[in-house]
Amino acid sequence: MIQLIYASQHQLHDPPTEYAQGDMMPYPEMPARADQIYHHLAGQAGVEVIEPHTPLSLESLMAVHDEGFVEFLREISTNLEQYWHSPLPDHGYLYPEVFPARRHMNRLRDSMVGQLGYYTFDVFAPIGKGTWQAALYSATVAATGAAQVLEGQASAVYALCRPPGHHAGYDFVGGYCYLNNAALAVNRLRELGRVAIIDIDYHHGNGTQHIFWDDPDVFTGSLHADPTFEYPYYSGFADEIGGSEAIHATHNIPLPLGTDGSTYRQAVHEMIEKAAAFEPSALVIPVGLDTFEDDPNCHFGLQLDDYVYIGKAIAEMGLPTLFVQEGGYNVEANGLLAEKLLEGFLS
Ligand code: SP5
Ligand code: ZN
Repeated sequence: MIQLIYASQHQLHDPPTEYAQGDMMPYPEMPARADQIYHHLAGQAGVEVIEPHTPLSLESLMAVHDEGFVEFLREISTNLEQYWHSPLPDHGYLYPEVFPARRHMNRLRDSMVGQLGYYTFDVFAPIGKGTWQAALYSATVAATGAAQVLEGQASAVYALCRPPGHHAGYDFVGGYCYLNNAALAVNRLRELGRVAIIDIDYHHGNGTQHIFWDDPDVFTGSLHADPTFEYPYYSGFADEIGGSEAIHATHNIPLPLGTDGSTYRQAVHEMIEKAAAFEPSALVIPVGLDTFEDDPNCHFGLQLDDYVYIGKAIAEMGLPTLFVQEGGYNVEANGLLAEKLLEGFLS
């Protein structure tokens, strides 16, 4: 049986546009992404849907995030009108505009606009009045997934998180991400022992790496498009191997733009070998479906059978495993890609 964890609160977060080289484009991280996967999987035999009703406490969020950061996110989102200094735009989202280069401009200011830039690293994570609830429930979906893995009744557990989380760090949002769902799940699974993360999103999981950088008990692996050419540009290089307390607990495999299934499969094996050598007791897989050949925003060439292959390779590690939804912008394909991954995992 597959347990699919889903919370409809994700629909409360629906920014209108994204800034793309001077143009405003429709925001690709849209509610239909998660709902398409939900409708595709929920109707299938052997799939049980679990909808969490009680959100995580602020305290549990602070196990992986900075206290001031969590409070900022909740405050700004739930009291948007009250804090904004001029009339809110009709679409209702605040887009950060000015970012302190922290080497020189490093004072956390009291004003909401001062905090907005401080706690943000790019222009891709606008905040509206539903953002906090959506992000909180997304984090709760991941934590519920981890609890289900601990319970051990299901043969696969898939946390259908939205908004995604792997670009959100200890104290920053960015890249469509607000709270780091996978990191919160890892934190629950730690009661089993060491935990390994293998992030298969097209983009480097820079937020997750930031959170576990100095943690010797969490292996943080990520395969992704080479940041020399691709977002997030400033992290995800092969020489990033963890902080002084956790050397080799971080492992990055940057891959060229245009990477196809056969190169990707080899990289998956290399990553699994590194993760297995860490002797973890549980596995968290941040799943980006944006590696698909027909993803509108990304440049890898994976096909349906590659997802089956990856799922199977992950299953061969023989560990309690949680899948956590990250990216994937071909809305029509998302459900089938997730299905293929699970098919391989269960085969
Ligand atoms: C979770 C995740 O996959 N986040 C990715 C965030 C990266 N977004 C970078 C967007 C760059 C500009 N987009 C142009 C779209 C043109 N179709
Ligand atoms: Zn991505």
